Amino acid sequence: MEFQNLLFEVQDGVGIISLNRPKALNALNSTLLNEMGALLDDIAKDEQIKVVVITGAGEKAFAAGADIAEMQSLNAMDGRAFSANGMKHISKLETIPQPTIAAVNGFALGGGCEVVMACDIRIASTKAKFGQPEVNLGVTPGFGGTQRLPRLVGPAIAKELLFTGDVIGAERAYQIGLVNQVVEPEELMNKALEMAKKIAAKGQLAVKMCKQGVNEGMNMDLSRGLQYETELFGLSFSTEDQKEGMAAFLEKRQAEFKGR
Ligand code: CO8
Repeated sequence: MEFQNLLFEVQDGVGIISLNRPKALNALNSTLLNEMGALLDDIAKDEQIKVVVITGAGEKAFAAGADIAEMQSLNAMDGRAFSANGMKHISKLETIPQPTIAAVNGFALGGGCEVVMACDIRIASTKAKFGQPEVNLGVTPGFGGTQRLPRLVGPAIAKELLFTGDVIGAERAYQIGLVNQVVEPEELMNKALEMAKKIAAKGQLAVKMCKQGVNEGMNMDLSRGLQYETELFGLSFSTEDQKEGMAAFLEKRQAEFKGR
């Protein structure tokens, strides 16, 4: 697949997506969002890709938001359509079966922060900056910020960030639970790939079921969630990976999972 605004490569079962408009700080225009959506549709069907890492091209930004130049002249109907389209594509980071890791190298503002929050795991460079500055532009977030931010950091801190538009550094993002880890900039991709490869070596069906269990369970009450986990646990016993994983443990050897 050829892309105008993305780079994509696969390394040892890890798909690496780079948002690639560095001159505009990787601002998310419709072309980029549509390309990302199409690529994630393909990745979802590709059993060779076990984990996805997403980052921003260039030194400065993961993505500094939705493209303000493209949005400037939108009317209410167009704005709604722009939001719905971006929301649909960005949500694929959450809904594809494979785990997704954001490697946040710089500004992750507005739509950029919303892409980061749709990922399963977030690793930030010490240079990363996060925020939902939409109120400075007279608009609300439109790619999930009012919904995913409170689910990650709680409503009080989410409201502070949404109402003030404040931009926070990686350390505060870590303290409030917005990111999983903070690492030196030169270590960022190594650490993200290290985690991705660790996950890729596990039983892939079990990893996918864990993702599904958390995602679905977050929308259920505890007793239904626990029932759902029982169903997933039972299902995992229908896999060859379960036979291999338990046999390898008892035979004191490394498991060789096949993802079946
Ligand atoms: N959109 C378009 N272009 C951008 C964006 C953006 N979000 N951010 C930066 N750029 C461009 C700049 O215009 C500039 O272009 P040029 O060189 O042609 O003038 C280039 O990138 C470099 O930017 P700066 O010169 O501003 O770089 P600085 O280092 O001085 O500042 C900042 C970096 C602080 C990140 C600054 O660029 C900035 O504040 N950017 C905007 C941040 C922002 O407000 N983001 C939120 C956007 S709204 C949003 O994401 C809503 C999502 C949901 C949409 C749903 C819609 C309906």
